[in-house]
Amino acid sequence: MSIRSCVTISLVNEARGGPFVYWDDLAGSCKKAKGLGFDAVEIFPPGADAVDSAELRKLLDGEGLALAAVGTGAGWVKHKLQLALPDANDRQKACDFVKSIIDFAGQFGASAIIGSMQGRSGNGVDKATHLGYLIEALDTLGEHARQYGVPLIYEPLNRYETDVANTVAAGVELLDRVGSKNIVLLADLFHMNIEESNVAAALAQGGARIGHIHFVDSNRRAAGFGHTDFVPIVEALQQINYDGYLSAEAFALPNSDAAAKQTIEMFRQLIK
Ligand code: LER
Ligand code: MN
Repeated sequence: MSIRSCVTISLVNEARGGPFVYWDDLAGSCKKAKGLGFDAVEIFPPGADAVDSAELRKLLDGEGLALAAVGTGAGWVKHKLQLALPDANDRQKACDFVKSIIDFAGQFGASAIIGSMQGRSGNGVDKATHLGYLIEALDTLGEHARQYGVPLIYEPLNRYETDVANTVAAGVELLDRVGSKNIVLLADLFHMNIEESNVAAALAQGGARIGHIHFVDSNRRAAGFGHTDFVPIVEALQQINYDGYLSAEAFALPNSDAAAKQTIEMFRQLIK
């Protein structure tokens, strides 16, 4: 395997203005992704039943694209669920929401991503309790993903979005406390630009724990539209033998087509 290219498609109305390259039109976006030469797409759906599996299969096979991963953040932005809520019923609902996305993605050999569903402490749950609930949920969900032969993906986020884990090192520390060993880290270069003292060094340190990358510039625009130096980042990825996706989770600025084109051009410059 080698490092492969991927681009995000959001189907979530409530996430409008968020960092996704393509929006709304799944079939049209897959066609455009293929036209530019992307290897895969990452989908951010409103729920597991929002996309018909047979139709998606036809679409992916028709375009020769892989499904890299599926986001679970709609559980938060649409339903205000997260995995460490004070009420046990609500936690169960959040867990079931993520399980349904794991089941959907699993049919395609793809992983589900836990980002905003990790929540943050406060609102009646202190930090230790929050972590306890989250660790329990990650254990269940990591094992749930195992039946599909894929890991669950956990994403550290910057301090303005969570107080659970803000860096790759904190992500490793958290996963070390989870029983399931079927969980990998998502390194989002935007969050890392805010939180890490050295992005390349943090990736090198993360090593084999890193299973997915959100490929994006310092300002959350497409790679090359900000001030991140991607050369040492890619060197670090090669050093750790990273063989997953560089998935463009970036603002559709100046528009989707330009962000996608910029991303694939940058990818081709960096990955020979
Ligand atoms: C959120 O900031 C993010 O990076 C997403 O990938 C996870 O919800
Ligand atoms: Mn991300």
